[in-house]
Amino acid sequence: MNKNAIVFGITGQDGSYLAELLLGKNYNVIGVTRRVSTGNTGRIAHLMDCPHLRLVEGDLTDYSSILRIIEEYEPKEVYNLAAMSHVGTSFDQPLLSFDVTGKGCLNILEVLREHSSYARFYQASSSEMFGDALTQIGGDKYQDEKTLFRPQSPYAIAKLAAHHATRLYRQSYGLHASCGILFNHESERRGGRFVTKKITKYIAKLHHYLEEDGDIESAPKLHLGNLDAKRDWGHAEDYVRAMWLMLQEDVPDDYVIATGTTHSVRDFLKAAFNKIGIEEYMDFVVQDPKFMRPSEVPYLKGNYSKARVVLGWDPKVDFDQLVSRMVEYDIQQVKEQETAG
Ligand code: NAP
Ligand code: F7E
Repeated sequence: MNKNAIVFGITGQDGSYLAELLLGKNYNVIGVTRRVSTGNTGRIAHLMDCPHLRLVEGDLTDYSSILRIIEEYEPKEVYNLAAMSHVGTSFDQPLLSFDVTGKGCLNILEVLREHSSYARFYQASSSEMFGDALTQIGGDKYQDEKTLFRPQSPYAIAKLAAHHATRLYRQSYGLHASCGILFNHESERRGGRFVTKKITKYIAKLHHYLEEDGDIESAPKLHLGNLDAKRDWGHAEDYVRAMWLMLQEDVPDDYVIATGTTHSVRDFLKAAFNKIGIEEYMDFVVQDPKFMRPSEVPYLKGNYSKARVVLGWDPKVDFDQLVSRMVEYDIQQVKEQETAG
């Protein structure tokens, strides 16, 4: 019989890739969606006809909906990918961020402890929890499972609360609960307000504008915040594979998932503008205080040795391939919109 897996956050970037992976492995996937006034299922539209996918309504802040869904479907695996995941927004909505991203995880853990202690649980922890902390060995600076946590945003504090709660429920109640400490991962399906997608969408529009003989001087500008922050960027398709691998282990544990490389926002800009043949990218960029954060995470580079050794996991998509895929996809999207419109 097919295993039931519940995915909280199925409509998000990672949720859509994880649903594809689980359906490909013959799971019955129960995706939890929020009721919203406009559609939020665009990323999983291509999966809607699959007989092994079922969408049910629920909200991470509503214990009763989580209880009902878990009792009804008796899952073997539960993935918590739901969160208010935008770090910048968490400064404007700190309480909501904590309710969803922190307490929401605790709601699931409590249901599992009381009603479904056999289910395996994955918690989407984040490299943001490290904040400005790092481990330095010689000239090498990185974060791994032993690096201390010094969160720098309401989002990161909420994620750290969820991370510790997951560890505590594993140790205290014997739950099979694992955390993936995932570094930034992007894709063609990345939300439009994260910096990579903001850049690639802009480039696709600029490319079209220039192809239509638009005047370079009058081209609309790209407004960004801090260009010096460094991130370890991978592709979401690789990262959901790691989530699944964690739940196949007999012993639950926490793992850093990253590429082991780091690039600044400037590096991303340079690589992405290069794809359309522009070298002087700063001619198109305006640094705008509106996009600066009250507190920043300056440097992230993950050491994923533990995941490589224990899970046999390695990323397949490198930085340059990631940038190419995102730029090419967005250029294609603009073309299709122009043809349709
Ligand atoms: P995402 O695209 O923003 O997706 C977030 C998902 O959470 C969406 O499905 C969203 O539903 C859902 N959600 C939000 N509030 C909810 C609530 N109150 N109840 C139920 N569902 C709710 O995020 P992502 O990039 O896929 O990331 C997946 C998870 O990994 C998140 O927890 C994120 O914080 C974490 N993470 C991400 C990264 C990264 O670089 N992508 C790195 C480390 C950790 P709607 O579609 O209705 O908004
Ligand atoms: O910012 C800088 C910004 O919002 C990356 C989430 O998935 O990864 C993500 O969080 C960097 C930061 O991602 C703009 O200040 C400059 O230094 O794309 P981002 P993030 O904050 O790293 C972690 C691991 C998660 O867990 C999160 O859920 O880019 N930056 N200018 C900008 N960022 C944005 N969004 N917009 C700008 O205009």
